[in-house]
Amino acid sequence: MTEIIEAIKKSAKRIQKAINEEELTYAQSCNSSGEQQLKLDVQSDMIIEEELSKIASIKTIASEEKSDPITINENGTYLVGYDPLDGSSLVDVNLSVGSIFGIYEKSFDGKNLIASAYVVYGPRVELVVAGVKVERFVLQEDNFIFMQEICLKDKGKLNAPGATQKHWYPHHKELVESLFQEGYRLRYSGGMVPDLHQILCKGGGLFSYPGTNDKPEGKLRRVFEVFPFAYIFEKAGGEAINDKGVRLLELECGNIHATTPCFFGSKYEIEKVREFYANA
Ligand code: P6P
Repeated sequence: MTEIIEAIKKSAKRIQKAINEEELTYAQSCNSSGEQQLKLDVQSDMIIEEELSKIASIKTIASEEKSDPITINENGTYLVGYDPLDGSSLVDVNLSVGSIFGIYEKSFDGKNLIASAYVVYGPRVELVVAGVKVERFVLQEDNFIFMQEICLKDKGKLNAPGATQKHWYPHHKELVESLFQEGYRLRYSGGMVPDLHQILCKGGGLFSYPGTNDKPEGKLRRVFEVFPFAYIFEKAGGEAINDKGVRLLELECGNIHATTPCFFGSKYEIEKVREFYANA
């Protein structure tokens, strides 16, 4: 497992360099979700695949940027699902983006996630790793230096409501509004990694990416984005559920690119979600 985290650190440094140097044009290709790829998407994916492929304990890797998983070592133990550069379209307006990693055993189902990590490429490069605890590191010169253990309070102050408001279900709109009425602050950049990192580092709140009338299953991918963050939020003392109130980590992977409505937050805010979704 340590060698996987070291590979993530190496990838992060190479991707940061690519972000600073790569031209921000589109490649000729699209990913499996039909989204046109930036050259940076393709390059970040290549970097991570290269670094993970050196590790004998990894059996399979699956990238959000590729249609199918790749077996790299038949005798390996771990399966790694990753989103190489989440929110990459924000790079050209100089907003923070990130890489997300889920480390699984046996299958890509939520219950088989055993560790996760993410990297934030912002004013600083930071790495958060969740095994038993959630630990935050900052890149200084060429080393990731430990900053703190991340623990969520039972109630926060930040509200990060995703998806197109025009397509929100009425009960979701009421949930979001109720938090604002309680004085929560709007904190939403459109980048899942920095938006969730902010809630984690500021002690709590709610990030929601609901099902909507145009996308009932939401937008965020289970294996590459949702399960890794659900693991982190639970280990940090929060909760992570879907629109039925089910723990996200109890969901199966389904298709490798399957999505799910998702809510990540402190206990108080997740209770609010259950309340407003109870009779939906
Ligand atoms: P919306 C970025 O494209 C992304 O996949 C996540 O990083 C982010 O949380 C979400 O989409 C933003 O989507 O529909 O709110 O713009």
